[in-house]
Amino acid sequence: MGEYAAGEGVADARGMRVATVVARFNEHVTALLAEGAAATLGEHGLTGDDAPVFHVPGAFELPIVAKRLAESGAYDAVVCLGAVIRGDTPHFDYVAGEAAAGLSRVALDTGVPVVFGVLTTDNLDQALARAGGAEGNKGAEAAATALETAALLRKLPRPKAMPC
Ligand code: INI
Repeated sequence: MGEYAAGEGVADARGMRVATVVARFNEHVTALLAEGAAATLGEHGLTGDDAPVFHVPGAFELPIVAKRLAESGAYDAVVCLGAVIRGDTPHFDYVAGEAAAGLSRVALDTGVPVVFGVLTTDNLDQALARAGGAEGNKGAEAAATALETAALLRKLPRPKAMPC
């Protein structure tokens, strides 16, 4: 069995709009993730108003903004990017845990794919390796995942209307 490559199932992203939300904390890392995401979306024809970028202070703030974007109905998917790097206190666990739980909840509550492109690493080197270094660019992978998931959801049956 071949290795899974995020986005390999994307057939057609025409007409899609995908928002990206980027945390400014550890900006030297998250800017690289955002570049990767924009490059992937651009390769699929999504630029400008079809691929707007929004910034939040830190990864903890990603879910609240992702929620508003997902609820707006204006986007087929929301890509969320951040870098949570372990320090000497348990703060890491709270920020990373709440970001993951919050983004997952937004996706399930709204039915809009919300992609977890948040690095959670022990140190800066590990983060940089995953932001365009030796381990690839997780922002690019997150964007590909968003496109693939949105394309699949387009093909699946719509939820049955709830009886009144
Ligand atoms: N936010 C991050 O995105 N990454 C981190 O590594 C980080 N650390 O380590 O503290 C971080 N903290 C800020 C947090 O996301 C919130 O912005 C802040 O707590 C205010 O709600």
